[in-house]
Amino acid sequence: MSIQTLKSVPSSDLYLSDIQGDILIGLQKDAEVFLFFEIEDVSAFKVMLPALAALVTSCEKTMEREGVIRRAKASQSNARLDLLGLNIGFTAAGLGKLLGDENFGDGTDVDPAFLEGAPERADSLGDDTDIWLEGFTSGRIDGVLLVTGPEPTKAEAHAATILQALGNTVSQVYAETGKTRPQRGHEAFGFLDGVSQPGIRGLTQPQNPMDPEQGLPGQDLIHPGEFVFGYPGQADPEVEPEATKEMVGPVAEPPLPWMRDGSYMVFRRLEQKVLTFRAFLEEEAANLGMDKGLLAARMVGRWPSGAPLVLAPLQDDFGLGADKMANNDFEFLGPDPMQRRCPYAAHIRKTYPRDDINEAGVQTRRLRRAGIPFGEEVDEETETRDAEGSRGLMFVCYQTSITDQFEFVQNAWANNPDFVFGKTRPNGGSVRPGHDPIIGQVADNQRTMDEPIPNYPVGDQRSALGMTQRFVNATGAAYFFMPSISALSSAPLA
Ligand code: N7H
Repeated sequence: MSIQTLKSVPSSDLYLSDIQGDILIGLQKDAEVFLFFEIEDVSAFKVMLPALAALVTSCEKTMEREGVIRRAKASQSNARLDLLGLNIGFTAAGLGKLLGDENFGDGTDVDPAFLEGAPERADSLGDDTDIWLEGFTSGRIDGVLLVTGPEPTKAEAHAATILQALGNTVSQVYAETGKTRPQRGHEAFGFLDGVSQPGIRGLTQPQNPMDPEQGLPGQDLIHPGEFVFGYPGQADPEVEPEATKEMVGPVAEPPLPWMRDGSYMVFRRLEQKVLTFRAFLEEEAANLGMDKGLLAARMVGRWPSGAPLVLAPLQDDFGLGADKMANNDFEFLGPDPMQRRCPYAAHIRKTYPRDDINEAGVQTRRLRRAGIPFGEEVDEETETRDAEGSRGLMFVCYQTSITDQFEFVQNAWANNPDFVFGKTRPNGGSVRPGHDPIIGQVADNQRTMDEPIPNYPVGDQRSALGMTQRFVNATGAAYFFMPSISALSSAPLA
């Protein structure tokens, strides 16, 4: 495919029937079984793979289903459609079993983070593997089935049927079902999730009359090679001075042929300490003399409704939160040199700093997120902070480099108290923004965030937030490669 054809791309330029559906669109899911397995009989499993591939839900199918859902909503139907889905990924160990050394490249073709695997990388990310569930440290995970449905029992029944069909070729290492919360779309701390996603050039419809380089207003279109192998990625103007306005990089040939139309997937089982978070907000807001809801919003960068602080600095705005044409249409730097609207360390600013840094610096670090909550709702009557239930987010994200995308965002941005670099106060003096209060993690847990108090619209009171505990803990993680559907059903994989 030439760069020119991709510029004003009809979606047919992306091989949507071959790309797994969770990667670019997101499988329809009110429940999702994560079934981690070990391959016991390699040759028998390879024989089964084409039949399994035939069950995989493609991007094309996922898009069709979006249309079906839209039409059902338009006809005022509240019924959950019975849509079952399946996607499949393999760890480096699993791919090694299927491909053999001769098809795995010389070690430089594959992302080093993927090759080493999540347990090996845990220390460098600040994870504490002592609290990981056994399955994730067992060294047995070769692959994962993502099985989705309208409710847990239906997704679980579908997963059981698939597992039964695979017979003795695999054994289950760990399985858990995620599900949407009663307040649908909201994660365990109560915030609307899935508001901001990178638009995909050639797939996401430009809908901003003011800027054809955006999908929804504020949603920059990113070249698909950032998320799927075999397409142009974003350009780095220092490397590619000829990069066009759309910042198109060269067509990235997949490092190995079987990687075409595939993607790397990061899975993290992130436990959220909801009662601990609530108690922290109560106490610290009182210490700082501010509203606890405002403090929480300043830690996240959005209000529970999804409204961004930059556009709603002092109170939630439900209309804005629900308005897709407005809730992502903002930048940080211009209107906010004193962090009056949004702290530099707020979660959404750390993980997507928008105009805080240059275009290539930020757009080559994007993630397509596709997680789902897990665990039961807080039992307000009986639950205590010392014995919190296990609940949180099955975090999933897709990219073509785990090292340069997910790990970079977690390590160089969220965990790094000095990022965003080079900020100065209006009267001189440098700023140390602090850690991402939601996901930042450091070994001694001495985390800070600069300027919890907004000083909005005026004021110059300096403040700092100290956090001696984490509210989010990884309790398991694994890195996968999600091959194309054709690669799943043919040699060298099958
Ligand atoms: Fe985050 N939260 O509830 O506070 N996240 N996140 N995330 N996150 C976002 O825009 C949350 C995690 C990103 O484009 C929102 O969808 C929680 C990890 C990115 O403006 C909320 C957990 C990583 C964005 C949360 C968690 C990221 C984003 C706003 C863990 C990657 C988009 C709603 C339990 C390392 C930023 C939205 C943008 C948004 C929360 C994890 C990254 C509310 C609770 C591990 C890139």
